Amino acid sequence: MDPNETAVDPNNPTTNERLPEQNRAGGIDQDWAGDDQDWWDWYVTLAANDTAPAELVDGPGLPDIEAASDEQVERELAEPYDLDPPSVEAFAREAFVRLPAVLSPAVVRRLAERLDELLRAEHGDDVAGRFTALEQMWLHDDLMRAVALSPRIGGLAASLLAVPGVRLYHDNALSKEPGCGRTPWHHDAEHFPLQTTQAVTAWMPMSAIPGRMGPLSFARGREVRGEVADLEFDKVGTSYDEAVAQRFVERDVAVESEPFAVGDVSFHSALCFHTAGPNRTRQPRRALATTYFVDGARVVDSPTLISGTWREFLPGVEPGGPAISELNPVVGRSG
Ligand SMILES: O=C(O)CCC(=O)C(=O)O
Ligand SMILES: [Fe+2]
Repeated sequence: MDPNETAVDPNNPTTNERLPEQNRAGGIDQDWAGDDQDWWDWYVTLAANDTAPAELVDGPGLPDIEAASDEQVERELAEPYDLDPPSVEAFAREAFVRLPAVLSPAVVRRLAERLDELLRAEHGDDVAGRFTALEQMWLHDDLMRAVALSPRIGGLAASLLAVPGVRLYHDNALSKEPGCGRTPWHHDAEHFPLQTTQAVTAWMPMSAIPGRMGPLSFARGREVRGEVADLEFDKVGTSYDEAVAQRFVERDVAVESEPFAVGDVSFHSALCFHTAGPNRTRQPRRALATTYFVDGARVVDSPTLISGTWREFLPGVEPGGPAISELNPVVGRSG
């Protein structure tokens, strides 16, 4: 899609051509009728963007280093990370934390190269302006399995949530292509159909991500959700995204929007409100994002449109049931 083209017909704000036909009527209390990529194509239409065309500049490129071998990737991802108490406290207070050097530059390089192959195989090269995604890569790719089932990443998830064990919800590749606009403000508790907010996403950039490339940005604080709880979700336009942004300004909610260095990984709780800027570089802004939830959680009674393709991630699990399937192994244990 042309990045300047809007999928919402301004003359008929009740339609959004990116919504599957079956989801156009009614509210958000319904199952998503498309696939995961359809979901992202719809979801980014809900973000407000400047209309002025922006010049694209060169991106930072991949880490300028020889790629790690697959064995080195697996070894690094199996080693525990030395998590310091201030980081655990920061996560508890602010609902997100960024950790340095979770991945070495050589490992980032190897993963980025593989991800490039996977994304090209799925989406081709004609993707300018889009947000292209992949999920459940771990089911058919050894390197991606090493990431999703990583004791290092899963262990960090369990330690930050301060729970004995976490299960995998899903993996994701998030490629914000050159010229793609913002990611709408949201928190992931509304995406995950779980009866718990003890869920966390590790967002692992596949290069450095300077400000112009659209790094993930976070509203500080576990309590922020309460500031915007009265705002109504808008499934066809940008009014929710705009209202959240305005409310944060009115209530002086601090937003952290910093570049990522190679190897930095952020962890955001399901309670954390976050967004990401547009990608104004010629390089795709790529991250692997893996979500884990506390062992013992159950699925909510009524998943919504915003829960996307949740049945794919919890096969055989019905609303209200325990969130356990063969696709949700226990990955991380704290301590
Ligand atoms: O990568 C993005 O722009 C958004 C990612 C996101 O919302 C998430 O990982 O929870
Ligand atoms: Fe999110």
